Amino acid sequence: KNHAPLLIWFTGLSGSGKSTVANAVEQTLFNKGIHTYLLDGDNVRKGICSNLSFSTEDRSENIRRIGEVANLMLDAGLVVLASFVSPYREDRENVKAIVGNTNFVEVFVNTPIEECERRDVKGLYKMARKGEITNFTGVNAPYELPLSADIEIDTTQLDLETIVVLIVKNILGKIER
Ligand code: GGZ
Repeated sequence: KNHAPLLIWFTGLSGSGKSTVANAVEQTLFNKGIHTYLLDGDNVRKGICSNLSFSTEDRSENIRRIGEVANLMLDAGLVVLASFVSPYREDRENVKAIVGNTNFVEVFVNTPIEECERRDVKGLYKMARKGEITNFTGVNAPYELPLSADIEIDTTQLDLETIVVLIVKNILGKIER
């Protein structure tokens, strides 16, 4: 199936549901015969970014490398999904500049922090509240809100299926040719 390359960038707090949504969107695109690849903390921070911490500088370098890797994948014609906290607006804008405006869709997973913290899948919020993690986004490190996300979703307001339909519809409109 012929389609244009695209980078779908998911940004939001830890526990917001970014990766769950990105995985479900990827599955749907895959089922439509679209060639996809999902970049997330599990395959990036353990590999090409294994030397990076969560300092401001290292997060910027993390996001820059992901942008460059995604750009190579776009050259190969893939639809790339990237799921990273990416808390700094400048870093996200830098990725957009690397891959080019027209190849970039920003999805803001805007789940309230109270819900992210209630989920606390990995117990990281609890540790951050106790001061055991010092750079934790939303607790003791900033999250800069996207000012013009292409798509904004709140996982407490819509169910996963509805969110996937919403995003896939938007994506197909951009890549079909
Ligand atoms: C934020 C952290 C931190 C700190 C570890 N701040 O829920 P998770 O576990 O799976 O997602 C978070 C992930 C964030 O990695 P990213 O590469 O997406 O971050 S960034 O874009 O800011 O570079 C969380 C875990 O790693 N984690 N320490 N201090 N999240």
